[in-house]
Amino acid sequence: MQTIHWYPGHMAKAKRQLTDLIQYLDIIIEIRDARLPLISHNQDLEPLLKKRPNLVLLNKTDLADPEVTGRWSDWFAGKGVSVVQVNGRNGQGVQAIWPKLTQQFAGKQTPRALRIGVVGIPNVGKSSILNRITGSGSAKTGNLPGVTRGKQWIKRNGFEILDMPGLLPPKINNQEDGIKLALIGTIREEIIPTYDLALVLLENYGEQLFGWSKERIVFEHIEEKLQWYAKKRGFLLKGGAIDLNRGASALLNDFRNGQLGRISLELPPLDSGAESSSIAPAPR
Ligand SMILES: Nc1nc2c(ncn2[C@@H]2O[C@H](COP(=O)(O)OP(=O)(O)O)[C@@H](O)[C@H]2O)c(=O)[nH]1
Ligand SMILES: [Mg+2]
Repeated sequence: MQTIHWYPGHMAKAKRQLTDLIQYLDIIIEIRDARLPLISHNQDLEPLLKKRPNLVLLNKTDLADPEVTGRWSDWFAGKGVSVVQVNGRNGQGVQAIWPKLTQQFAGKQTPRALRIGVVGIPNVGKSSILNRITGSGSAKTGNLPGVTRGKQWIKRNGFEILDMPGLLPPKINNQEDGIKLALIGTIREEIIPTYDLALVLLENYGEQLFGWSKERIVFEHIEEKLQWYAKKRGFLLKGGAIDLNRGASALLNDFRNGQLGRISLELPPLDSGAESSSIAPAPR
């Protein structure tokens, strides 16, 4: 597979917008994917994000291995980073952010309510979480000066939340990170065709997902794995050949929806290095 080069123009724009946005914020809530807690973060933007206190939400916990997510929470706690495990789809865990925010920021006397913004790379659940945070019973306040007409601060529990998530450009450090970001749907077909991605998924996580060895299923070749899956799903073409393309899309869909089980794609580093160092390889 070729080296991944992916940085479309709208991501450069997103970075500029984020820089503009941050000046209005007192607190940043950064949403990351619980399956990729470091890879779904852009460490290049740390100098920018570090200008403000930070709360990290590990979202999509329903799709991640709960034991691994627990280890991640401990790992972040060990670095002094506040994290909350959440599920943007059903709202689980979201209420736990309020005591965290109050704990961390109460006592700071400011002439006005502290202002919070939600940021994250594409598809991590920014809009879902923002809706949960600002949910029912919240009062809208004035427009945000300067930045985006029509965007508002929403009062909630003594804080003001910006009713617009900030888009972090994803950072692709290497091929493996790029593949993992593609697997969770951060970067779409543009860079890795679905067919290739399905093969990578089966190659790296197939055993974990399907337990082939227990059933003594042996493959000679990677493509046989996709054939196995497509056949299992009954995807046949006219004439009886197996529809591998349909198998590939279905496999990725099922994986992304959690229908194949809860799988974490990144493990906490064992070292005590900086947050952005040493990324665990895909289990083989
Ligand atoms: N399974 C699962 N899906 C989620 C969760 N949070 C968000 N999603 C889904 O992920 C997709 C992207 O969410 P969205 O809020 O639009 O992300 P954004 O691009 O960061 O704003 C949508 O299909 C959501 O329904 C979650 O905790 N679990
Ligand atoms: Mg969104």
